Amino acid sequence: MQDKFFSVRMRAAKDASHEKGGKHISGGEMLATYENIKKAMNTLMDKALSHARGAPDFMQIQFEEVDKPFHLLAPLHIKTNTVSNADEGHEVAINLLKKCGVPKQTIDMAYDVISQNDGMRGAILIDAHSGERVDNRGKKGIRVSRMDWFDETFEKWATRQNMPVHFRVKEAVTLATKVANHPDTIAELCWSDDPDYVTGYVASKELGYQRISNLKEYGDERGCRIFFVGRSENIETYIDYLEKEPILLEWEEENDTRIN
Ligand code: PML
Ligand code: MG
Repeated sequence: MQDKFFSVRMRAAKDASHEKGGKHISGGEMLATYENIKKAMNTLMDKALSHARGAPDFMQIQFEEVDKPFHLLAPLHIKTNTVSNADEGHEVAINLLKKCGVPKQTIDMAYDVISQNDGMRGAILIDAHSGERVDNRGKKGIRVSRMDWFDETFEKWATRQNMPVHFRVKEAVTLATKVANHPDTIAELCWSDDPDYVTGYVASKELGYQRISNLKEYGDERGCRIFFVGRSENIETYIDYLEKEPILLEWEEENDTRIN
């Protein structure tokens, strides 16, 4: 029997709530046992109150019991691509997306969608074959939820992988692992909307979490999160997995095999 788990979520905005057109500042997801709900809420509150995108004047933190058993997933393998500027970073990203099977035409269409959708708070879903956006969620996008990686194993893993032992990395690898483990995901492309963070990634089940050291200029508040979907006829089931299926990451050194 698993313990009861609670999904704890936060979103924060500035100059009004998201619904009233405010600027998105921060969002966050955690899973917690009943005893850890307060700690999770504090972690998420701190994340939003000291944010490089600005001081929020709207924040919502909520928790709810997760009514399904969670699945355990091993984190994606990590590979770091060091580049000297954002243009080089995008070249690497485009090549990786092509390797995953995303046609060049779709990649071009995705970059157009990114430039037209500044200030998104969730992910955009794009049909890998047609290049069309398929999520119908406007500025809100799709928020991947109900996932976490408990600190103890994350910290061991990060130290072993020479990755920063940082909440940001934990969140990004957790999300990328959940997304990549759905068979309809062809690839993900992401970089942060935080002005002080320029590292991003392309991820897929086969290529792993391919960090790219620079995908934008410092000071730029435009971020990106796109999931390239292989089959969009089951898009509602796919969205349901992203939003509802509880996932916990686990990692054991002995079972780890590296690809790089
Ligand atoms: C984000 O901050 O919104 C995404 C960060 C992606 C890259 C994290 C990393 O691997 O350093
Ligand atoms: Mg951000």
